[in-house]
Amino acid sequence: QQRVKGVSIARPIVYGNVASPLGDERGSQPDHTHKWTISVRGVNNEDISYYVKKVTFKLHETYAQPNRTVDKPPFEVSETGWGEFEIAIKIYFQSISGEKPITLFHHLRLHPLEALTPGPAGETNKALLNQPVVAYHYDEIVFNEPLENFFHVLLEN
Ligand code: SLL
Repeated sequence: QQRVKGVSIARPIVYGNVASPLGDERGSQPDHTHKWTISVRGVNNEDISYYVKKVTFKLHETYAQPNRTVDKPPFEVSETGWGEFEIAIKIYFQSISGEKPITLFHHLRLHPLEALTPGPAGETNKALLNQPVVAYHYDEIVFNEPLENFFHVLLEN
């Protein structure tokens, strides 16, 4: 199949996590202090499944099942835990694209950065520690010289 020469198509993508302290909701695993959700999304929640087939999230090995596969939107994993760690996010594209998967990395954030930075008197802001965290990256996926059929799929969506 032919590639469309000299053409690059970019699609915006948002990935990262939200997290909030569990407080009184702490349940069967009392060492778990936070709940969090890691996700891959389109901008303005645009459905990306016309070009994304599935996403795998590789969590820290302290999780019983660290490899999570999500094969339909929303491409996200929600969990509880106690620590921050790096998550490898592998995005597989629809077969029609002929594209290889790409891997993005996100450092799961549970704590607001401001809460970790001591104030002028060396004090920590305890109130901030209990605030939810939002840590998203905006990026774009670029398809260089896409296959012709895939090019049409991209333009139709
Ligand atoms: C740390 N390097 O020490 C990091 C590792 C791992 C966090 C954090 C597991 C939860 C569970 C969990 O929260 N792991 O027990 O399933 O801070």
